[in-house]
Amino acid sequence: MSTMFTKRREAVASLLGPDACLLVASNNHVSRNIHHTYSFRQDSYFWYLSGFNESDSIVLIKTDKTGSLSSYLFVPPKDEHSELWDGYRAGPQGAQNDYGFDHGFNNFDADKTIPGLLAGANKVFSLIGYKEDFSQRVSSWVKEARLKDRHTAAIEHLDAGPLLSSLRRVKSDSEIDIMRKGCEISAQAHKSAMQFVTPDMNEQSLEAYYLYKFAEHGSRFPAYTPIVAGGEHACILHYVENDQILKDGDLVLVDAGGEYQYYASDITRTYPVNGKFSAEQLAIYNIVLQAQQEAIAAMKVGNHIMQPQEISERVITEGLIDLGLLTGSAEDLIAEGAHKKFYMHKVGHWIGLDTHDVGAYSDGSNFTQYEAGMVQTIEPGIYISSKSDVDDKWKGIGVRIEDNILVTVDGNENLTASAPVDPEEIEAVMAG
Ligand SMILES: [Mn+2]
Repeated sequence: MSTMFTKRREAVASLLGPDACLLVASNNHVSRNIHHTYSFRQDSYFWYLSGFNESDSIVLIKTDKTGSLSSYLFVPPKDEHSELWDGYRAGPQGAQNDYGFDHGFNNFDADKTIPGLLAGANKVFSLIGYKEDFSQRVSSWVKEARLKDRHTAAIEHLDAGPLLSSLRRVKSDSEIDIMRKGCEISAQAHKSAMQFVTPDMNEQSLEAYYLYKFAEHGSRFPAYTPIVAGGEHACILHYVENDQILKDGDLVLVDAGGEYQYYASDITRTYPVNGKFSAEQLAIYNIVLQAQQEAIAAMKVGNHIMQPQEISERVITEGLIDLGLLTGSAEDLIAEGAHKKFYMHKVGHWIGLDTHDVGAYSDGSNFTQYEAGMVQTIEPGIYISSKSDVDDKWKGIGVRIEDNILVTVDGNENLTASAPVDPEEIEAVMAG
């Protein structure tokens, strides 16, 4: 495992160039209530560079004149008492032996050690504007380093964000292996949940079932707070109360994905609580499904990220015209964005260590072209709230279908395909 991270630090070092430093901080524990913290989750950038799962730590990568790299990890000190209560700490020696760092330090030595390491560098990179407290520490270290080294050129302080996020946007084979496994766990959970749900169940019971199925197969935590939205609740895009009764005759929209070995999955399925779609539900569902399938087909090398977006808008607009929910020519309606009344979000986002993963969607003038190794969600939807100005029979229907798609050299791979989307298949699974 540590070779994956060692290689990554080498890749980063070559982008930094000679005489440069990069500093990235870990996450810290966050209080939930007295004496109790939220479950610790490492910062994604920090994890990407270190594979180290402790709080209060700093990774420093330094290149010399020839561009060759030295790596430093500042970690919580070994402490018998703390380790008895809170668990094992690697300590500075473990940072070197087990995580492949050239140098391990106690974190309380950071303030006195880091300015000396920065002195002499031409460039210092950190994630500017990302973590306020750490940004201030970096600024003060850079200031101190400048004073130490007043005869050399001023140290430039630069944002590491573009550099690290462009690396993270393209997944390596080992990352793809992890994501494929994590996506499969979550897809299977959706499939099982279709068999588990019954009318009159509380949304939170269905949520708990997903969490159990994720954990059972190695995804102890969800990648984000699940949305389990019966009927009209599906029209509230970020509904997370999940505390209402699922009604016979309603659809349930579940947007839930587990986190597996730090990588997110993000799946939405919409299925009938009683196992059978009504005619109106099916009509809306099929438009969303067609939009999703056509958008997925456009996720390939040579295309850019707006192509699935435009396809999903066109299919949804045409479908809504056919049902009489929009009137006018498709061309005009698309131009004026009429679909936004029912489909008000984007078609998808990068996914990886973060559910909404880092990585630019354009270079400032052109939309990002797909490359093999990019992973994006494709998740069109149609939401018709009871406040909509439409025939009553459509009201309260909200549908989204979301998969995680890997761009490959010759097309794409749907990593979450095991969760059924075909309505007949969904009904068969639910009857089964
Ligand atoms: Mn998503």
